[in-house]
Parts: sequence; C-alpha cells; structure tokens
Amino acid sequence: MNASQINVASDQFCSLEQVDAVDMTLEDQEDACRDASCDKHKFSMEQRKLIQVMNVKRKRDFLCLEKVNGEMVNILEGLELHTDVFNAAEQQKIVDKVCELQEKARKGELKRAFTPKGKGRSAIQFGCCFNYRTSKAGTPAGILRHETVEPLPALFKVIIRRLVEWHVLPPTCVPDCCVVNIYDEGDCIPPHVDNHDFLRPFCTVSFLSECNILFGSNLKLEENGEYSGGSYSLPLPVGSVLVLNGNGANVAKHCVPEVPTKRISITFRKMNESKRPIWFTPEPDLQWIQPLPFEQESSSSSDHVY
Ligand SMILES: O=C(O)CCC(=O)C(=O)O
Repeated sequence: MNASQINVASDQFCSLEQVDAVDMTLEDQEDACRDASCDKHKFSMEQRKLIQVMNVKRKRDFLCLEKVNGEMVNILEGLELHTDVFNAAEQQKIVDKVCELQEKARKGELKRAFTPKGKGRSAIQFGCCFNYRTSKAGTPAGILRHETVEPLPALFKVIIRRLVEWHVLPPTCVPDCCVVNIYDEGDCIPPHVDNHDFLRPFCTVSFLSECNILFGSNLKLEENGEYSGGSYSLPLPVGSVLVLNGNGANVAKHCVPEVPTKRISITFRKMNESKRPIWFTPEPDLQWIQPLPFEQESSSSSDHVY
C-alpha cells in the first residue's frame, strides 16, 4: 500500500478512533471483538495500522546554531518531534494507568517513586533505578545496578511496540526502562543531559497538557529561578513523542520550565547492556519488534517526511 492509496483508504474508513482503540488493546481480545461493528472487513489489520501511521506528522529539521568549543554547531541535530502518535482515547487510557501507578506510589507499593525537593516533579522509575546526580553518599549518577525495581507495566510495553512499529524509534534501540514524570502546576525539570548509561536515541511522550521544553548548550537555572542560555523553546503537544539523538541529546541540555498546569510525561530509554541491573532479564515481548513496512513518500515538507 502506498501513501496515496492510504489517503483514499483513510477517507473511506469509518472511524480512525475505532482503529486506534483496537491497536491500543492488543492484549485485550474482548475489546477488539466489541469493535467488530466497524467496517473492518474492508481493511486488514495491517492496512489499518498503515493508515494510522500515515497520520503521524514528523519534524526533523530543527536548527539552532550555537558556538560550542569555538565552532558553530546545530545543537538540535538529531532531534525529532512526532505528533498525533496517540489519539485522545489512548492518551486517556495511559493517563488513567499513570494515576493508578501514582496511587500505588502514594501507598508505598512501588520501589522507586519520589518527589525531589523544591519545584521538582514526582517521578516513578520502571525497569531500572537510576540517580540523576551523584548522591550525598557519593554514589555516582547513573543506573543503580544492585537496586531492584518493578518491571515495565504491560501498557507501557504496548506503547514501546507502537513507537518501533510506527518508525518513531529504531528497532536497534528498543527501550527497556522508563521514568514517569508527573508535573503539578509550577513543577519543572532542571537543565540536564541524560546519563550515558542510556543509549541514544531515547524519547519522551507527553500527556494532559502542552508545555515548552527549552534547549541550549549552556542552559542554566540561575539562583533567581530564571533560566539562562536557553536558545530554543519547543512546544510539546499532548500525544506527541520527542526523540532525542545526536547533538539534540548530547550537546544541548534540556529542561522543562515551571509548567502552567498539570502534565505527565514518560521518558523511555534503552540501557547500555554493560550498565544493566545485575538481576535484569530482557522482556521477551520486546524482542524482535520490526517497523511496519510501507513505501516512503518523497515530500518537500519536512513536517511530513517519513
Ligand atoms: O518531561 C519531559 O518532557 C522531559 C523529561 C526529561 O527530560 C527526563 O525524563 O529526563
């Protein structure tokens, strides 16, 4: 199926919402059967997925020049923003799951859930525990190989599968851990480069409300609470996935300044094999995921290049 056939198919299709609902409940055959009233016989499951994939908008031409070590560098090289990856119903389902996890965390039922001091957000880690910076006891930043934590929840593995099948993340870098960030109004994440115990690319999925993410090679949080050195501000729509790679992951620092309203993000990353926790075994259902095959469309608009 090529792009123009898919566009036609997309017009004919009764409801993409219904298609999406089927995809998100892959583990739930009952839901899939309930949706059988949709005109599905016209399209195979494979075709329906392709229609959805073609709906995703992709921006890969970010440009922000900064002098780094005496040379002009595009600090956003490698950054990608994929929008409309999750529809409203799917976002709701994921948010509901996060609320459930937050409730478990409140009851002390999760091993690695914490709220950093100050205006930080709440965070829940799955797949591995890691420190953002060297601890007071002198433990270096990075993955804590001897700490245990809950595995990735099943729904998060469905998300990961989609990210790879829909060409958002490469099959060579399938995430095996994640951190859920829950920002209440006024919460932020300070400027940082993600630890190199995690491979590149990694990605962040946004839910509940849009906010801006700031980039800059010299980005700093000043004592007066202002950010300096932020040279590029990018809005993150709900249901979008920001992929960080290359200079965008390694040269530019990033931060989310104080959010105007509650927001959730999930950062998915793959661990460097030599840094994995000693107890870790790869998830069988995250092996051998392949991107959906479809013909590339040549396009002059970078927003739709695939
Ligand atoms: O919330 C976001 O969009 C960014 C999260 C982030 O930078 C992180 O988890 O390290």
